[in-house]
Amino acid sequence: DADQTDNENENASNNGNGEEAASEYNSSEATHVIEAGIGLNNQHPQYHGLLRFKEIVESETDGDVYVETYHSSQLGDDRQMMEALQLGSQEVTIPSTAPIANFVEQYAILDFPFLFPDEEIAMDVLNGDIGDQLLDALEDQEMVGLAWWENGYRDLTNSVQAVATAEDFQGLTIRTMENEVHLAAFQELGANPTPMAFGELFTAMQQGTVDGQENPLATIYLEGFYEVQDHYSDTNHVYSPFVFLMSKQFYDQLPDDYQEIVRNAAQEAGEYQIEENRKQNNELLDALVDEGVEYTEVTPEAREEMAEIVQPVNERFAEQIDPDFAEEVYSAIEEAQQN
Ligand code: TF8
Repeated sequence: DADQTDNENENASNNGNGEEAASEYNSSEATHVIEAGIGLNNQHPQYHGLLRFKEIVESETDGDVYVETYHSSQLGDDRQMMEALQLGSQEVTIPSTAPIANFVEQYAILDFPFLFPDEEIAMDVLNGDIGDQLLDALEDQEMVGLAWWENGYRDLTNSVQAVATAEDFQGLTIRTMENEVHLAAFQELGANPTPMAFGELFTAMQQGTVDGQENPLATIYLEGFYEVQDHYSDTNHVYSPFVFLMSKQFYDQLPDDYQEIVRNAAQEAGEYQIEENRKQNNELLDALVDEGVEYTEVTPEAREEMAEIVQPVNERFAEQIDPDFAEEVYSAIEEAQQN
């Protein structure tokens, strides 16, 4: 499998329009080889963004830095790949913030349900002092955060019933990411939350081990969840960022000019990834319905009721994790709203 992926890498790099373009470099001629693994498949903007990173880094170093790309959890789940970065056995991964909270607990604040009013405000806050503080905190965990990418607003799917209001969550077994805020929030809504790595989720839905899951629309559609889920509700209950992570051991041994190249490449590829990801999240609803999934629109009033129900969870975790930092996040959001 790795050989097959290697062959793909020998000849494939995305030229931005989705076609495969030949890559003129290979790992044997490189001084530095970046093994980059992600959880989503090669249809998802998370992978297309990684290919764009590969393209930029290889062309700017004339192949002296080579990037091997692995998708679909081939190198493990988010937590395992972050542990590999800490050990220096893998160089790049791009998880959601939720699993990062297991390494730096302040990340859990970003996953408070209904925290960010919209993507623009979220990106303003993450690309400002709040985001810088969170990226800096990764260094103690042997990781370097190079850029904020975007997973998007998370929505609910399930195979039991239409979910229009908080009441409809009762009794549903929902897979959550391995994150205590997500777990507590779905408990508060009356669901039965089951934390699970992303790579195990499709089988769990196929076998009925879980009734449902929650992810942005692009993931729901591009990972083929319509094959095992009958209902989709645009709950938009959490805005989920991705973070472009690099092993600190690897980053520190790069020459200064290469450190700047990989940092700028992660930023530039991120702008491309966010644009494609937002487009997919905004345009795939009809395609999902065409695959036979029943769409239930969640009204602003129903969403407001969900937010009120889970607010005590946010307050409890803010107190438990870092009340001052939580206040800084709330102020940064209010400031971004003024702009
Ligand atoms: C989840 C996350 C994942 C991403 C990806 C595996 O539901 O949204 O899709 O973290 O890197 O686990």
